[in-house]
Amino acid sequence: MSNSCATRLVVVSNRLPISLSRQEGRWTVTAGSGGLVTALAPVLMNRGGLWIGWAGAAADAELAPLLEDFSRDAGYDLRPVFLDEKDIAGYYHGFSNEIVWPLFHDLPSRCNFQPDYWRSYLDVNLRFAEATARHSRPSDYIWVHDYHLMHMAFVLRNMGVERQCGFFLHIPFPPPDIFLKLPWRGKIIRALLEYDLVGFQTLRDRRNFVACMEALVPGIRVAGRGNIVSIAWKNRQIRVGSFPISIDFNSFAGLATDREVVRRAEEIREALRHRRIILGVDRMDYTKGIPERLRAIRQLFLSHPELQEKMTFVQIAVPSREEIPEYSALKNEIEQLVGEINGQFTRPGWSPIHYQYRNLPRSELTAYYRAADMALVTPLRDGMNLVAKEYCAANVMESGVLFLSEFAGAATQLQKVGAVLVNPYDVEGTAKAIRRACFMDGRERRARMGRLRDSVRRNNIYWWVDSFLQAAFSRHLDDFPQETVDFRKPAYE
Ligand code: GDG
Repeated sequence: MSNSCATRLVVVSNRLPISLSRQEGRWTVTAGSGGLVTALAPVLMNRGGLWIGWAGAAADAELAPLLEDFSRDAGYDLRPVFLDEKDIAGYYHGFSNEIVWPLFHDLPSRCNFQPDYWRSYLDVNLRFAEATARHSRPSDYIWVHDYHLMHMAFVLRNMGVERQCGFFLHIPFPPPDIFLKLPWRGKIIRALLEYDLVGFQTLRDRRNFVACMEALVPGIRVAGRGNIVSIAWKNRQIRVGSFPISIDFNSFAGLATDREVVRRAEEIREALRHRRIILGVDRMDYTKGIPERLRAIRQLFLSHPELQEKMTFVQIAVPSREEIPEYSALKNEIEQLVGEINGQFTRPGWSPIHYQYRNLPRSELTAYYRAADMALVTPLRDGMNLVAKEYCAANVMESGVLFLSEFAGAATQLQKVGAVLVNPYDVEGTAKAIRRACFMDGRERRARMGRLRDSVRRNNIYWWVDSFLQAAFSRHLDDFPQETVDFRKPAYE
């Protein structure tokens, strides 16, 4: 870790890294799942700090001692922001997930540009800023995460609260022809300029952001090239960079060799009668390309009947945003497709698709990663996609094949080192790629997976945090490498 660690880190995100449930009148708290939690929990655990976010419930006095217990075990403090149903409808389901999420994933036709959503977004960003002002000190570094809180630094500054603030966007940033459709485009871009550092997943996202800024903010000046550029605006310097997020490689690789996980992976393989397993793991979300993937599987068995009864596709879909109508419609579409495809091909003792709609414990998920011969990671657009990296980390036998969408941020890093790239909209092309992989020479598979694992091992979650914080604290732009940020191997491997 860099020297920057002397400053306390305050992470602010929409959700605290926990999941709350109430059974028989009593709350229980468990560690949450999802991309952001998976990425940041190990970092704060290692260094200590503070996490501010929505607890996932309305204010309740019974929660305070539970959060304290959780903090003690987790090794960092939690400070909840409480939201009521109106906030959740307007700010979370509304502005964040019915406007920003589809728009930033290049799907403007799915947007619901309701003006009330915007007012709720501003109001909740104000509440997050107030909580941050209350719980942080001037010497802290405030690291704000994701599209729910793009306005937070702007509000803090208007409140007269001086803090060093960085922002990281976990989802893609769209090009100007898409972004300019947003009715509040100028306000959002200017609000982002109130951060000291704005981080994106890929160079493409960073370039899109700069292009939107140039279109919307007269008088800004951009200096530098490569991963990190500097922007001069209103007597301030703002840094903008690309920092591809990653995973705790050792934790996944270690879990994959745990005796119970190895046993469970073998059990899964036996239950599927040692047929080749192709795996898909996603939140149930229309950006993840699950229907297109199912159509590619149907195409595979149609075009190559010899592969029937030889392969099984396992799709794990984690429930997500079930209150939004688009998501329940997607679930129906997927379940209908699974039914159709299984109806078409199932034979005694074999079904082509095993579909699970639930959240699996991490050890069970890792057992699936370990058991799978191939992983089909085919989002229509994705900021990064951690499942692709987790699959590689857990593939300790180095014999698996990773199929990766050209439109996942992870493709920028992993295409060079062995992922098989596919266009998720090209159902026939994806089916052909899977068939080719069935006949891929064992040496080639091992060489590809070996390179993929080396890349994820090197560019892991600690490297990601380090490169973001280095950009946050370094004084000179020249300190940054201008091409890949593959600057050192972490000492803890
Ligand atoms: C956003 C961006 C970006 C999935 N199923 C289970 C489970 N998971 C965990 C995986 C993985 C995470 O959820 C999903 O992460 P992704 O990166 O694939 O996708 P998003 O949730 O959309 O995340 C994305 C990410 O933020 C980080 O910046 O990569 O582009 O959209 O970690 O392991 N975990 C458990 N059981 C499951 O069934 N325990």
